[in-house]
Amino acid sequence: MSPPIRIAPGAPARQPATGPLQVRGACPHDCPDTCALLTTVENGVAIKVQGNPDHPQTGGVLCAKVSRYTERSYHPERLLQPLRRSGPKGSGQYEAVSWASALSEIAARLQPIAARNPEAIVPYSYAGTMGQVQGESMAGRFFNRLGASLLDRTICAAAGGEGLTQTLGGKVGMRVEFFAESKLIIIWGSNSIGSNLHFWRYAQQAKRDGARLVCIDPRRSETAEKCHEHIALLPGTDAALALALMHELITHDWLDHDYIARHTLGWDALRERALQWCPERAAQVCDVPVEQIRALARDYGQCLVNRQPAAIRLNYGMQRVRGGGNAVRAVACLPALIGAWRHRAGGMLLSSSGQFPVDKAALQRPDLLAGRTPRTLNMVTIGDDLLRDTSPGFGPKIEALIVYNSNPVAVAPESGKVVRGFAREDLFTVVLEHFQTDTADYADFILPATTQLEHWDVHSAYGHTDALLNRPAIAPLGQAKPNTQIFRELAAHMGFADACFGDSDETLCRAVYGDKVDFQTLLDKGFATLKLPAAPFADGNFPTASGRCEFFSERLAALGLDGLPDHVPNYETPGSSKAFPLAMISPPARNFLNSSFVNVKSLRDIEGEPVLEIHAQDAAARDIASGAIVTVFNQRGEYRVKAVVSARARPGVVNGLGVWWRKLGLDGTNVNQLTSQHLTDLGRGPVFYDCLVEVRAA
Ligand SMILES: Nc1nc2c(c(=O)[nH]1)N[C@H]1C(S)=C(S)[C@@H](COP(=O)(O)OP(=O)(O)OC[C@H]3O[C@@H](n4cnc5c(=O)[nH]c(N)nc54)[C@H](O)[C@@H]3O)O[C@H]1N2
Ligand SMILES: Nc1nc2c(c(=O)[nH]1)N[C@H]1C(S)=C(S)[C@@H](COP(=O)(O)OP(=O)(O)OC[C@H]3O[C@@H](n4cnc5c(=O)[nH]c(N)nc54)[C@H](O)[C@@H]3O)O[C@H]1N2
Ligand SMILES: [Mo]
Repeated sequence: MSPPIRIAPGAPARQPATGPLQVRGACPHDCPDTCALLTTVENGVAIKVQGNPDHPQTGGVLCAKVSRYTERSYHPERLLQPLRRSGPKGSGQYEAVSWASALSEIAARLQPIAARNPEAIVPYSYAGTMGQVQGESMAGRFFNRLGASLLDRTICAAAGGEGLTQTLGGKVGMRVEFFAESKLIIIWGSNSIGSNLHFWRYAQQAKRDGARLVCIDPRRSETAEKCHEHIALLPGTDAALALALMHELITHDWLDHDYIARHTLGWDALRERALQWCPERAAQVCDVPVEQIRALARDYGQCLVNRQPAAIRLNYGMQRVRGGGNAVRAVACLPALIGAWRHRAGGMLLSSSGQFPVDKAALQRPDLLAGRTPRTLNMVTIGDDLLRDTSPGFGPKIEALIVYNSNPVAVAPESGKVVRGFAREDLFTVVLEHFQTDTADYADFILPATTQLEHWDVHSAYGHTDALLNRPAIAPLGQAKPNTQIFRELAAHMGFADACFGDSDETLCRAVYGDKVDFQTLLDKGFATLKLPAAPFADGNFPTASGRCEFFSERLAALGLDGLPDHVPNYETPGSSKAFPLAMISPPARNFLNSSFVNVKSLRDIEGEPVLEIHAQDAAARDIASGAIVTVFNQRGEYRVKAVVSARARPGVVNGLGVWWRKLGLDGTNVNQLTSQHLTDLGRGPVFYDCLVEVRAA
């Protein structure tokens, strides 16, 4: 009989010598589900990572990727010691060095730059871990103390976040568990089965109880094919669809006049705008049958008539186009029109992250800037910015880059330019990583970071409303150190004596929410549910300036922008170019997490190779057979992939599933060779899915 499994009371230091032990943790990945983990540890080795069955949102179930987390952590290619470049930039040749020499050499390179102008030093990070502590806490303190450039972390959610904030007042919405009680669920710009599996479980429960599921997505995704209805619109046309739905609600008087009068702002103006969008006009813009639009409006309107909850699950896929901010604004107006917010199972959810009381100032200590106001660079345009010289509008040329929790050479748009920038011989680059990624190949120093199994952290979620604690399950592998510790030691080498650089990770964990979330509950259970009303906007109380759902935004109008949501056409509108007649979107591959896990062989084997899904009609017109290697190209570059002739692609749109490591692709590039550095209408976000291409047999 195997010994009983016990829940670990503390860090691995308290681990007994024998017998399996289970340590509670949190999945670190950039995913709405933020699962609670249980790691089984035997003799100091993590042998299994499972979902914590006690955590309702996780329900003991993990996705295929994270159930392989031990394979990733003990990967033979894990970086286990500091490395110094020994070959030309980009060659990937390195020699091992001690931590002491790595840190003192890095400090010696940064100090003279900082003495001239610290803004020439740039941090580059995103959500390799979503942890509040291994994210921007000690790192934020370090860069603030240095006076380095600030980074606008826009690469994912900026347009949608801004659209939501202008309309509802913040990243707020329905509680995800109540989708289980909805009667109509519109899954809008989300492949939930691939990227939000734990929401999908609630949607399935609702479906069994008679709910109707509608998916709005150019791609016939795994999710779309399991819904009752799939509206395969052209990329970047969601606002047109939302306005036409409003048009139908108005002309049929499927409106909650009482809710609109009491809890919204700008109704007359929105009404006038929506009346310009008859379903026929939207059907043409979206390239979908007009009857689909009418039917969806009818289903939505009937929820008002029958007093049934209608819910929208929006994801970030639909905001990666020029008009992404406006599209989210338009969709965010819909629930108020039918008073869907009155029900706890009605309304919408794009992100719940604004509901977490994170004390960013305590973590990042902006007071260390001491009155300085460094410039802010946008992470989306790192390609252009690395190639810029000192200039009045820009400030100093970038001389040093410190990358952590991100793989920009693979994930940032227009990678031809990103690579040229990283390849600059006069650029000093430090990369904190688990693996020698495409980005690490260009580093002067690579510093080995711990994985989630090896460090402390606290996690907010963006797809549910539970805070999670991650305890280390095992000791750091090799010489790896947590990001926090690396920045602590780098601070010491730079001569920063401020007391805050002495804070331990446990102190930082406690500082994340201060007294707003009970830390003892996190220690005892591993998670704590935020205390929030079940139906947050049943009586208005939106966190906007007016307290209402703002159809019209005075703030946007004051900036000279449209105060109302509208359809803003793509920069690269489908059908507008003879040379590049196909629109390309590049949504996530199910078995990767952005560019993470691409190097985990068992997962890469499932994905096979980089793939371009193409509709039979478009393939036939180009003499492309399924399985053939093709070249996808536009004015920015080209890359090679395997064409898969598939009903997942609609006519005129190809799907280049992302985000492969360039060096593991067919010719050392990936899909971002083709994407542009244009920015969205709101939030200055990226437009990965606003991209015209042509395809030819290779
Ligand atoms: N397995 C897996 N899970 C992930 C990720 C991953 O890479 N892999 N990424 C994580 C990250 S970083 C994020 S931000 C989240 C959310 O990540 P998202 O990128 O939002 O991921 P998806 O849920 O796949 O939703 C994108 C969907 O939007 C569709 N789409 C593309 N253009 C349009 C459009 O113009 N309109 C509409 N209506 N739909 C469009 C795509 O076809 C796709 O099915 O998921 C996270 N979860
Ligand atoms: N074409 C196209 N491009 C896209 C997208 C798309 O849909 N299409 N999606 C975009 C989106 S939504 C996002 S969010 C971005 C994501 O871009 P990134 O946030 O850069 O995400 P990843 O590619 O997963 O890279 C994260 C890296 O962080 C490392 N890492 C993880 N944990 C730690 C840690 O504790 N310490 C350190 N030092 N490193 C760690 C991982 O090993 C990994 O290499 O990509 C964007 N790029
Ligand atoms: Mo993202």
